[in-house]
This record gives sequence, C-alpha cells and structure tokens, in this order.
Amino acid sequence: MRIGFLALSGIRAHDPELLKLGLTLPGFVERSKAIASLPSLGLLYLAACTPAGHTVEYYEAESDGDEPPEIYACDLVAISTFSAQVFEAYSIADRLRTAGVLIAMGGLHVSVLPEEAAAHADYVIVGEGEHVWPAVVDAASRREAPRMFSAAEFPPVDAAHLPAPRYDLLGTRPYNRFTVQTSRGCPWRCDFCASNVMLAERYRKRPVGDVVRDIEAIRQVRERPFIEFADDNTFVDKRWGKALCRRLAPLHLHWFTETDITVADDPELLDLMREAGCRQVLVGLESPTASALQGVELHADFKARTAQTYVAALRRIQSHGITVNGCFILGLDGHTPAIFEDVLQFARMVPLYDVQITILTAFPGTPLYRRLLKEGRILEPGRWDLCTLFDVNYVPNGMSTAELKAGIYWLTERLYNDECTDERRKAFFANRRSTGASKFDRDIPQRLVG
Ligand code: B12
Ligand code: SF4
Repeated sequence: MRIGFLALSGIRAHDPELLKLGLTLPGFVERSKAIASLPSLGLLYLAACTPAGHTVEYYEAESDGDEPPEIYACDLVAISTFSAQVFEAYSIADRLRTAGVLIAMGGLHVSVLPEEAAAHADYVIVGEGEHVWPAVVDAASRREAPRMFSAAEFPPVDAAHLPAPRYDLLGTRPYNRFTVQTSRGCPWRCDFCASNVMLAERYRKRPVGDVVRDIEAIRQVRERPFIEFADDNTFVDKRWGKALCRRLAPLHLHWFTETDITVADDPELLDLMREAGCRQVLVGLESPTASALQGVELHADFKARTAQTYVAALRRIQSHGITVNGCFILGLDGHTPAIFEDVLQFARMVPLYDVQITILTAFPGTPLYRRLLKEGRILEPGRWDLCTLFDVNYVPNGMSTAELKAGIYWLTERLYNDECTDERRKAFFANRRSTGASKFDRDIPQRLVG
C-alpha cells in the first residue's frame, strides 16, 4: 500500500482583536514564527513502526482546503488530531474518503472522543500509536470494515524501546525546529492539562543513548538543527537529567524544553544544561499569585506549593544563562481583573526573558472540562475549534468574559511591545550570574513575591 501521514501543523486562533495585535507585536511574532512549523513527531513515530512492504510519505496541510493533491494517490492516510484543528481534519478526511482513500485517525483529540471521529474515519485509534499501528495497516491492507482500535488492547509502549522517528521523510521542507522526545508524561496532574491525562498514565524516561540516536537521525537531514524537546516535563529526575546533558554536551546543539520549576533546585543540573546547549526552558507558572493556584494540581497541590519560590527560582535559572519562557494562564477561578497588572509586574520584576500568556481552556477529557460542563460554564459545548488557548469559551469565575478579553488585549500590548521586551531582555543579560535583587523589585506588591 501507499501510506500517507498527514499533519495539520501551524498555530490556531480566532479572536480577531488578538490576531490583529499579535501581528504587530514583535515579541509575539517571534515566538509564533519559532513554533509555526514543527513536524508531527507522532506521525514520524508511526511511520517508523510501519511494517515493511509499504511506501510511506509525509504530508503537511496548513489549513482546511489545502491538503496536497498528491495525497489522493494514497491507499491509506493517517491523520493526527489536536482539538483546535479537528474540524479541519474531519473535512479533509471526508473528502479523501469520498475519493476512496482509507482514513486512520488518532492523536489527543480523537483518543478522548473516538465516537465523534468514527463518523469521519475508517479506523479510529485511541492512545499511543506505536503498537497499534501495524494492526491498523494490516486491517487496511485487507480493506476491513471500519472499526476502532485501542492501545490498551496491545502491550504498553515501552519508552526504552522506541524506534527512531522517520525524520528522513521530512525532506527539505523549511522547518524551524525539530522535535525529539526524551520522556513521556508528567508526574503532576494539573486539572487543565490536555497532554497528560489522556495518553501517558506514567512518567517515562527514555535511555539517553536513544535520545542521542534520534538527534543523529535529524542530523542526517539537517546539519545544524535547533532541537525542541517535545516533552511534558523533562527534568523531573535530576540524576537522569544530568546524564542526558552530559551526553548532549559534545553534540554542540542548541535546544529548548518544557520543565517544571524544580529544575532551579539543582545548580549543577543548570550548569550542565547550559553546557549542553539549553537556550530556553518553558515553565508553566500559570499564575504569579499562589492563592489562585490552590487546587489546580490535583495530586499534591504542586503549583500552589511552589508558587512561593517562583521569583528566586526563575532568577536562579536565568543566572545560569538559560532564558525562561514563563507561561501564565489567565482566567483561573481565583483570578480577578487585577491579574493582568500582576502578570505584567511579575514578568518585569523577575525579569522574564520571554512570557507566554494564554486563556484558560477546557480541553475535552480534562478534569477542568468535566467540572465546567457540570457547572454550566462551557459557552458552546462541542466548539473544539475554540480550544486554541487564545479564545474564550467558558464563563470565568472572578470577572466577566468581556473583562477577560479586554484584560488579555491590554496585557498583550504591554508585554510584547518593543519597550517591555527590550527592558526584560536587557535586564536578563545584566542579571546573568547574579541572583541579587533586580532594579524592578521596587514598588512590587507583596502578594507577588509570596
Ligand atoms: C509540538 C507541539 C505542537 C506543535 C505540533 C506540530 C505537529 N504538527 O504535530 C505546534 C507548535 C505546531 C503545536 C501547535 C498547537 N498546539 Co501543541 N503541542 C505540542 C506538544 C508540546 C508536543 C506534541 C508532540 O510532539 N508529542 C509527542 C508525540 C509522539 O505524541 P502525539 O502527537 O500525542 O502522538 C502519539 C499519539 O497521540 C498517537 N497518535 C497521534 N496521531 C496519531 C494518528 C494515528 C493514525 C495513530 C494510529 C496514532 C496517533 O501516537 C503517537 C505516538 O504514540 C504538545 C504537548 C504534548 N505532550 O502532547 C502540545 C499540544 C499538543 N498542543 C496543544 C495546543 C492547544 C496547540 C495549539 C492549539 C496552540 C495554538 N493556539 O495554536 C496548536 C494547534 C496546532 C494545530 N495545528 O492544531 C495542546 C493540545 C490539546 C488538545 N486536546 O488538542 C497540547 C497537548 C499542549 C497542552 N498541554 O495544552 N503544538
Ligand atoms: S506540570 Fe505541566 S505537563 Fe505536568 S500536568 Fe501540569 S500542566 Fe501538564
């Protein structure tokens, strides 16, 4: 069979005001460009798990309506889904099926809502794909009737035995970054988190030698790649993290990853990360105020407990020459309209090199979604296209929807303009190698520092 792997990459957002602002603000445009084109690692893994004897090809469809015409020559097309683009994915699948192409759909969204996807696909797959995929290919090659597959019916995916993703299929497409996984899952359970609750029941680390092997596979197609680790929380295990960094250092790479705030507890690890080429860590802070974080992480109230340490911890990370992209979720139940000013002040006080602000989003399958639905607070149930992190689709608790939107516009303009971005970045360089108080400490409300 000729098998196509179709990714719907790029970022999604609908709010016209925010889109207009985003296009004019340098800090915003910069990060959007960096992530605008990342290949689908999930599909590259599936390609690597395809039984011999089939032709495999990788395709990208940027938005609804422009799936590449060549894909119609495939016998089977595998589509990976996120909620924000799932309606685009369904439309493409419908068109391909009308043309006689078999469709297999998997990924985060359909793993939660397989019945919904069954109306648009021949084969719907729930969960991690590596072990299921050969059975799907087998069913398709015999043109078996539509059915569902669940990863739970197959042996669990062992992170110590993952094949190298088929980066070679990416050809010469102009990707900004390449993704590699060093681990799957996260030990925490934030009620809003869409990546964790669905697929990876446990936190699993990969052998560092396999990570290096995957990076070498990327280097076969790009001489000097920038690597983005597509992990949920890389440096949970500090000892393993140090071993990873020691193996990465001789490769002379530049990389980015997502990790929790505890990375700051280990200065030796921070040194090793810097030496291994870490340029930025993205840390989900969610809120500068501890009170709004209470109850957000369901296992041990991790976010609320660590919030007191944020300022010192972020400075410590940055003092090792690693920039932090601090992420805030706006519209948590404990947030009032004061949150917008608080985030601005906090970002300047640390100072954070990069900041990401998103709107609280109830992704299907999350505890947050179930709670808001029960409370009648989801504005348009089933509008998955609004699950972009930049659109409001729920009734906030401590402010009105209009206040939330207005606050986001206000904060976006202030955080991402040239002046504020320069100020934060200049201060980062000035503060490097110093954990002392920055000039921004003056006049900061006490609630922001503990
Ligand atoms: C890298 C990344 C991106 C890249 C994606 C590039 C791409 N083409 O895939 C970019 C930067 C483009 C991106 C964009 C967005 N992202 Co993003 N992103 C991630 C991140 C950090 C890693 C994804 C990854 O590579 N995982 C590793 C691979 C191996 O896992 P996987 O994709 O789940 O695939 C496995 C299984 O799902 C399954 N599978 C997947 N597809 C298929 C298909 C078939 C046929 C089968 C059998 C199996 C199967 O098998 C795979 C191997 O086990 C995740 C966080 C996370 N941990 O998932 C967020 C995440 C996926 N993103 C998210 C969001 C919200 C977005 C945006 C909406 C943000 C925005 N406003 O634009 C956009 C939407 C993009 C779109 N086109 O719809 C959410 C999605 C939640 C949801 N339910 O949809 C996540 C979970 C982050 C979060 N915690 O909120 N993102
Ligand atoms: S710490 Fe991050 S990855 Fe882990 S559960 Fe919370 S939001 Fe998800």
